[in-house]
Amino acid sequence: MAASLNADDLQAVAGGGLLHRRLLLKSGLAMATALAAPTVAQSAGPDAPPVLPENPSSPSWLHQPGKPFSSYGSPSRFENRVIRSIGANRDLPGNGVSWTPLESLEGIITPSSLHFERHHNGVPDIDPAQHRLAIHGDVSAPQMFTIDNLLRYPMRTQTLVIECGGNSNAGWHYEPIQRSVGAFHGLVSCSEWTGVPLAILLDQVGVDPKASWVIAEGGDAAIMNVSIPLAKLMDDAIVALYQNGERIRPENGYPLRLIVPGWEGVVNVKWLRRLHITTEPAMARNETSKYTELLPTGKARMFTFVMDAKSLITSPSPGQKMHGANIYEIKGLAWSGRGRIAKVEVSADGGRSWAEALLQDPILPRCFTRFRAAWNWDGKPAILKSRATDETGYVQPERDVLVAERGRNGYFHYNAIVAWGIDEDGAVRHVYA
Ligand SMILES: Nc1nc2c(c(=O)[nH]1)N[C@H]1C(S)=C(S)[C@@H](COP(=O)(O)O)O[C@H]1N2
Ligand SMILES: [Mo]
Repeated sequence: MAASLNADDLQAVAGGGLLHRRLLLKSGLAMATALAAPTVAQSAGPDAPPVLPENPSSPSWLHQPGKPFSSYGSPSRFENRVIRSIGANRDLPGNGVSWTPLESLEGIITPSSLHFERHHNGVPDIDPAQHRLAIHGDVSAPQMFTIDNLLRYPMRTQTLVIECGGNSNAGWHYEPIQRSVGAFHGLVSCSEWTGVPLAILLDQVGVDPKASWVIAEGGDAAIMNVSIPLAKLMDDAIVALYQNGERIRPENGYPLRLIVPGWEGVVNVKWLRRLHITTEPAMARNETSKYTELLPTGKARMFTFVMDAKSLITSPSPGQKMHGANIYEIKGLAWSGRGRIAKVEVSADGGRSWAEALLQDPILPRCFTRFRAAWNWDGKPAILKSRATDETGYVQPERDVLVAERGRNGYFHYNAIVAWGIDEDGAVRHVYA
């Protein structure tokens, strides 16, 4: 198959057979016939490369009228395994998470129905007509906004990642966890959010110059509150009403949610009902007993808002199976809470050598960036890694470096380089390497 590519194309640029990224741009047709793709292990047939399917003679949908229109669409029934995996607290089913199936998705947008969830006490069923947002405290004109009020303000749209500070926490385990990339790293999703820039509302209530913190409170039965520096909210926060073009899903904060670009999930308060402008943080549960970490130095990290750069190879990934020596497209996602992704490198030899991946447009700040690389796999055991660098020069660390810096009490903010081991039989496992 690889014969349709010339010798230059197949010249490796890094160990283990990584090819130059220009290959993915240049040889459309040649690549289309040369590329192999891993399959989901459970549904994989024998270990043979996929063959061209036969043209089914006469499927029923060629000679029967299709179903009528629907007022709200849903995915094909054949895609019913592309679902969030749920990890709920047995005693309190409203407390827990659901993970986005990152390995099953393409592009950079997470469909709203598959956006990850983190709720402290379930999803409230809020009537927008009865919902209010109060902005008060150190302000000259405290105000109560209805949803109808807010819908009349000028809006801004931004495509942004939201990542839970606890995402990927299994990375701290002593043994590498064996789960799909979504069930390991899927407390991160990317949506297009639209709403009112918070600076406009803060301007209107007249914030006292001595104020420096805002305590944001949600309208769920967790009455979750968190403290956020006022300067950040003035800079780029959005009081969002829309997600991917439609009103926000109940799970993600309907009818109103605070969006704090690039900062950990917990400050993106859902079902937003109150912004208390003040001079001190509240020292609430989610900034003292949680989201605070004891370092080896004996000091604790607190208010670690920014999500550091991270990347993941979504294909091939655990649960998928490679089908023998061939050219494969390695693909994945990278993002940074600090801005744009500048570079993603991929290694096929466990990090000894690296090749630059192709970054797919658009490359937006604090948004998923899709990367791709071509890999001529020789069928021998290999270790795949990806490493993101953002526009501030921050480089995603190796796991041993992160563990040495943070110690063994870590739970939050795990962003180390992830390694997938490929066996000779094509199975993909999570490894520490
Ligand atoms: N009111 C309220 N806001 C909340 C939460 C919550 O339980 N209640 N969970 C927070 C946490 S920890 C995260 S990671 C994100 C999750 O957002 P999502 O469920 O839309 O993915 O919402 C944050 N905002
Ligand atoms: Mo979170």
